[in-house]
Amino acid sequence: MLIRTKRDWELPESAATPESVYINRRALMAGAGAIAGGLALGGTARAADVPVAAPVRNPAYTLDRPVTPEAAATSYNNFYEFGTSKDVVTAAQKMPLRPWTLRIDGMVEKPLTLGVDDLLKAMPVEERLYRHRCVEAWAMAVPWMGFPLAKLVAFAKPLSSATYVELQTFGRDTYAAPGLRQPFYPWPYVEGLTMAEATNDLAFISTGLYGKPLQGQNGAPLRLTLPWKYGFKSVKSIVRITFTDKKPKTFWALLNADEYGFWANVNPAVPHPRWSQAHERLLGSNESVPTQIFNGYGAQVAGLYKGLEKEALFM
Ligand SMILES: Nc1nc2c(c(=O)[nH]1)N[C@H]1C(S)=C(S)[C@@H](COP(=O)(O)O)O[C@H]1N2
Ligand SMILES: [Mo]
Repeated sequence: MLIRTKRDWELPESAATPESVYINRRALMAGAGAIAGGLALGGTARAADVPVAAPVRNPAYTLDRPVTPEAAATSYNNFYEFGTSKDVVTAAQKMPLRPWTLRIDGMVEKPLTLGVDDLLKAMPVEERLYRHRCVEAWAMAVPWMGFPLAKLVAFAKPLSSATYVELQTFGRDTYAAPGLRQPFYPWPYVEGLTMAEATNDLAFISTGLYGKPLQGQNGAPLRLTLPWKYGFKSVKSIVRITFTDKKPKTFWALLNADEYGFWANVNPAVPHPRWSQAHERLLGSNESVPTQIFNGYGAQVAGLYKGLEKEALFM
């Protein structure tokens, strides 16, 4: 493994880039926006080709552990549309990221379909350091770029009768990724949240990682990020968001609701039938650390589950 000197995202909070530097970089990147637009029209631009403004890191989100090496977080992935192994980089990077459209429908004032770049222009992009905990008991801590899901919910104008939001990954009609040929799985990959969860400030739509545009394997161009829930809730490469008053039938719950339920809040006290959830292995160092209830985000989210603890903290 390569040994490198520390990069800026590996510095402790106290040494993070001052805001003025970001603002200067942002001014520089404004000129690059025109290039991004041109590539978007070309239709096959990949993540690395599309510049984005450097966002300001939100100081409210800090870590209790080192940032995971970028090489680990971008090469050890779960993305079943591209196969069940952890090595999906080559296959996922073949997926064209532009043009990419998002459909917003269901219980909304007016259903609409819009291009991802038009959505990004309307959203306030920031950077957040979040922990991530996979149900398989590995974990990482990474700087995401993106915007709160609550901003997208407000943009979508749901009816007051909507109680859930359902988010869907592309299916074969959009992109025939190799894993979608596997008929055993209930494609497309769907995940869902209550409206209260979706509008909690922690719920985030990621568009970048380590200060760069998100890559295919991490769920480009739009990926849900829910740091207090097991990673399978964080649905990748989203093409559709539907507001509904029915609890969404989610991909993993359709396969096995006892092991991978709708709530999936991280809980070290409830083991998976085949392994303990008490500890987690950090990607990169392989260090084992204790798992925390709600992955350490209880102060922000425990209130969402008052009176629901029995189900919401089981699976
Ligand atoms: N569409 C889709 N989204 C997905 C998955 C998947 O297989 N397909 N895997 C999930 C799981 S189990 C995890 S742990 C995270 C992994 O995200 P990462 O590869 O960016 O670390 O993505 C989640 N989102
Ligand atoms: Mo996962």
